[in-house]
Amino acid sequence: LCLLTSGLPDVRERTLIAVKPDGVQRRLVGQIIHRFEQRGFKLVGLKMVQVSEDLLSQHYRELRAKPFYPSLQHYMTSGPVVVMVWEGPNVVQTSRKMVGHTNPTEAQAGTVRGDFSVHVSRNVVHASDSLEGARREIQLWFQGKDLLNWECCNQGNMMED
Ligand code: IDP
Repeated sequence: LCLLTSGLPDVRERTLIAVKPDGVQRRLVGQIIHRFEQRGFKLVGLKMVQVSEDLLSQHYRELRAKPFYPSLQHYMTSGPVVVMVWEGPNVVQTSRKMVGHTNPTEAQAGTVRGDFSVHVSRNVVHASDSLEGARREIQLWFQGKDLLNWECCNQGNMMED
């Protein structure tokens, strides 16, 4: 089986997607979930969280020294976020494409940020930027027991199994 599957994308690849406080306030949660379902990815974890400063500083540990970090912290702790884990082949890279450029000015129409935002300080959604980042962020936000391995009844229509 290993020989057969090596070189094929990992169908169990996972990424962390979060609807940020502006997205929740603007009632965009459903539309964002819809895009990932429609694409064919599988939702394996979902919760609403009021983020603490401590959790945020672990999540954005590479940005703590940036001049915009205090305003990022204020934004991200201003209200609940909806945090999700999505699974499927190349989900990390594909989600980044679906979410669009960090700066909405640069984001293509058709991406979440390109369709719903105009400024980097309120860009609606988070998506892990690498496999390693995704692993780290999923562990930070979720306990293993809260991620569900469930069989999709029509998986054969999404990918060869
Ligand atoms: P990403 O969210 O596309 O991965 P990062 O560079 O990791 O981009 O930045 C994390 C978040 O920090 C961005 O999504 C955005 O909310 C915020 N951010 C990044 N750069 C700026 C900035 O120059 N001003 C204000 N907020 C910023």
